[in-house]
Amino acid sequence: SRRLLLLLGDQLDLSHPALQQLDRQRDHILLAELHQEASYVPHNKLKIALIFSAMRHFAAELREQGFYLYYYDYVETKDNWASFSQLLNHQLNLHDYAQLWLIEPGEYRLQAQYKHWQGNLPLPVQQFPSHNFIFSRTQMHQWFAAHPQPRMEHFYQWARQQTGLLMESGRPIGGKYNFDKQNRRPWSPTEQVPTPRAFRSDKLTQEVLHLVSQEFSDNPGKLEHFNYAVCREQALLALDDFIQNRLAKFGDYQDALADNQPAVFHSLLSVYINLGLLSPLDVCQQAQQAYQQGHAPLNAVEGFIRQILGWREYVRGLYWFMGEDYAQGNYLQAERALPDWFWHAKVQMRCMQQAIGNSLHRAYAHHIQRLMVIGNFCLLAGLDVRSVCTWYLAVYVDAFEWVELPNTLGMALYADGGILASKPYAASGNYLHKMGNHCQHCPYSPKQTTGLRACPYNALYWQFIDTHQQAFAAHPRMALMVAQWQKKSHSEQNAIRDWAGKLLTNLDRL
Ligand code: FAD
Ligand code: DLZ
Repeated sequence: SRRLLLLLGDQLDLSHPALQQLDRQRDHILLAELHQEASYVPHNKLKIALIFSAMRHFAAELREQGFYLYYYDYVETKDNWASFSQLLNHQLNLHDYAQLWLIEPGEYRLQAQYKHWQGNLPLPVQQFPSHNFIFSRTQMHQWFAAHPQPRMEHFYQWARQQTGLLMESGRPIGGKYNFDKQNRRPWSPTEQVPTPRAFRSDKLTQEVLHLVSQEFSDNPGKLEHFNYAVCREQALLALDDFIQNRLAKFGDYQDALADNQPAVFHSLLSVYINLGLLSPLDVCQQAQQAYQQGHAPLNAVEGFIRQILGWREYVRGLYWFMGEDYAQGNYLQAERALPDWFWHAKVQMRCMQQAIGNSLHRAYAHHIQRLMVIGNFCLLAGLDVRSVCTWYLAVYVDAFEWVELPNTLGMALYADGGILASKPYAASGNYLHKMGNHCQHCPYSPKQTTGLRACPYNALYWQFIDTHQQAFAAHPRMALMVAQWQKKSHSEQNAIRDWAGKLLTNLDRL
């Protein structure tokens, strides 16, 4: 009665109950680098390399712990078994398994395959809940079902009460749940950001880097930037580095844009949490401890915990609650093709050039770059929703559909019509100018709206308001902008429309 447990590349967690319940003498584990998974979008080379390296390091740990593991590497699988179904058929022929064990996958694409196996494979299939989140899918479903007009803030308050994080006698520490107003400082160029801890590649990683450079040479990404933690032990060091050296200022500069500072005071931890190397609750508890010990102020620690306990759990709950059709949303009918520079970063707008450059070459951009630089531009220019989502899913090291889709389609593009975001995150060049120091290195001026030197965000912003006047006129938080547009003279409106039209037909040349 031998069992087979299939693990995915983002289920690298030794403490998962399925692993605890396996009989190490008898049961088998299957972990595989597969063409199907490495090619559903043109993943960044750094992302593939990190996932393969983390899988190989995890495999070594499993073997050390006495588990019986079948590990299939990419070179072995690519010509023989491109998909999980093919590989499973092969594996099931090797041994007489009594049960197949699975752990809830992170996306509909794989869930459909898992469902198909139940009933179509010649053995019983049992599925375990994911261990990568604080709340279960059932808990999240119940929360959404009970809140017909869901808002992250309400969920977050509930989540604080459930976990007791930053709570004292049933009340939020500091007298309120949210210190966001203290977390909007623009960048101060005199600020020194401690260099995040980097990890040297060992032999396993070097082999993977070689493999990726050979097999995925056309994908985005520069492998020379590979300096990730590749196992839990290193991920814990990365967490410690953030808590010791950057957390204290995370809050102040959470929304800041800084020229030539890829990470500012952000944690760089998303990928480790998403892969199962760090537990989201542990990360929150460590941040809480830093507050309790006086190492970091409340606005930083609350802001950081809100991202994980609040946003991360919330978007994952929403992804599953909304169903597969959520991905088809295109509320503002955005269908314009992506400019080519999304794939090579040769663009003059300084904020964009840095945000896209980091995304492509380093597989990372911080939240405000993803939302207010790139996402905002996609929203204003009406770029095709499906293509934008594919781009986000491809380029970032931490990108998995359960988190990428709600953030891109819902938060950045407003393509769900306001389910995730209470208003479109639309902003002109003035916002970007206020939050950072890119503009002083940019050929465009945030003070001009039309003309060759005008920051493209400005005219695009007004044409966005113009185009969607009807949709926004009754929106409590957008009506003011519509009124401002309508107050402009006809000649000013026409000049802006004209210029915006020129920009939109020449996006490739910005
Ligand atoms: P920090 O700023 O240090 O934040 C701490 C942690 O909070 C992160 O590590 C992450 O686990 C969590 N977090 C913060 N914001 C969010 C959020 N909005 N949703 C979910 N978790 C959050 N995050 C991903 O993990 N994968 C994605 O594919 C992804 N795509 C995004 C696409 C768009 C358009 C936007 C606007 C955001 C996206 N995010 C995504 C959320 C967020 O931008 C990243 O989690 C964050 O930038 C990762 O960097 P960090 O670890 O330094 O985060
Ligand atoms: C993203 C990714 C990549 C690039 N490669 C693999 C792989 O070879 N094997 C694997 O099991 N998983 C991989 N993954 C992650 C999955 O594609 C998928 O996104 C997550 O497992 C969803 O939960």
